[in-house]
Amino acid sequence: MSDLELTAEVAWALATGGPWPDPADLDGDARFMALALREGLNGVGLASPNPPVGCVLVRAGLVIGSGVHTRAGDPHGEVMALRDAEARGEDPKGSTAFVTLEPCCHHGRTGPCTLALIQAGVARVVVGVRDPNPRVDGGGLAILRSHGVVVEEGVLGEACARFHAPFFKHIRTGLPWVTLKLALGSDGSLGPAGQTTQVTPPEVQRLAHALRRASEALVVGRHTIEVDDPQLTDRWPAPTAPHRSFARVVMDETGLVPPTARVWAPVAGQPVFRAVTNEPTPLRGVEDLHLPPEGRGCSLRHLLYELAAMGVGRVLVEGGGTLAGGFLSQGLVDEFHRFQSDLPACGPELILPIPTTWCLQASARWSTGRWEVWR
Ligand code: AOF
Ligand code: ZN
Repeated sequence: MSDLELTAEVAWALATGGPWPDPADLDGDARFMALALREGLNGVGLASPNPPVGCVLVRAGLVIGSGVHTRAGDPHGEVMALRDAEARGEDPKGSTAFVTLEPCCHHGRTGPCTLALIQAGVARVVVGVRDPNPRVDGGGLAILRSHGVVVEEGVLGEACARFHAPFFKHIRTGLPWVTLKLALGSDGSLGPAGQTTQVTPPEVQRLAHALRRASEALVVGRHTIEVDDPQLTDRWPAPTAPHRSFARVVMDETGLVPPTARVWAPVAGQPVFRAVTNEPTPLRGVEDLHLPPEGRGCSLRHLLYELAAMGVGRVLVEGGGTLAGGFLSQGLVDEFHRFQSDLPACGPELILPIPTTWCLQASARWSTGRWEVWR
């Protein structure tokens, strides 16, 4: 457990699966791996379904190049770092590469990073965690070693595995990573039914927006739209890459949300979708996602596969209570951010169906002006 002030930097770290090791607290290989992780943070929300691998090249204790993978189809983190070294007029020959994930050894949309590192004369490669992609899975390390490159594995391994957990889940199951965010009052309530309630302090709203920026899709239930009339946009103040897409998804199975709702208004780079189970009247500028009905709503697992097919690697679910309950009871939640205020929300207590297969990754609570995180 840690106790943190919620600055923009901390909010971004928490939204990307942190807190992350601080290079200033470390020395040796761990310090440079912490820097590689820091590079990797710049690719979150951009690289999916690929992992946002961070890489730094180091010679004689100095960073001579750094890079991150920010878009599927673009060069990987290692190649970006090699290019950065070249742009700085540095020769990577004899240097050490610190990489958050095992370098790839296959021809995918881009060539193998192992080859790029070998050809550049990199002498040592320090890896955070192995790539479970069956086309790599230890093969990258073996190829490097067979070319005489010294390979170290597992440096800040736990942090790197946590950082790449969304990619690991996607490669193993085909499903995106699901983060649930709920803002509750001190009474464990979301507020009175049908009424807007604001119990979350503004500095905690910062984390809410960091969570949106770290995700490629946001899902909310119909009631949230009817009660709050939100835009559901990503408004995190840092600039982002032009290719970023943030899908806003409203679960409106039978098409009851009126065309005047603010969420339907078009926003560049933030397409809006309506998840439906029948054929409601089409809305201009809104794409319908047709899903099989399930219970009183639609198949949430199916929704996740649809989103994965669009290249979404991280999904944020913001409620309300029924939708959160649906995701939780089906064991579809990987990470839970619980914003617990110290003010009551004055509604019924929300009983969350936490299943036995619960795979809670993080739980955070706002109280007494500090942010606490358990892992
Ligand atoms: C690395 N460095 O920065 C990334 C890696 O289609 P491609 O060529 O982009 O390959 C995608 C796969 O490569 C991906 O599934 C994962 O196994 C690995 N990602 N590897 O060496 C990187 N992003
Ligand atoms: Zn690669």
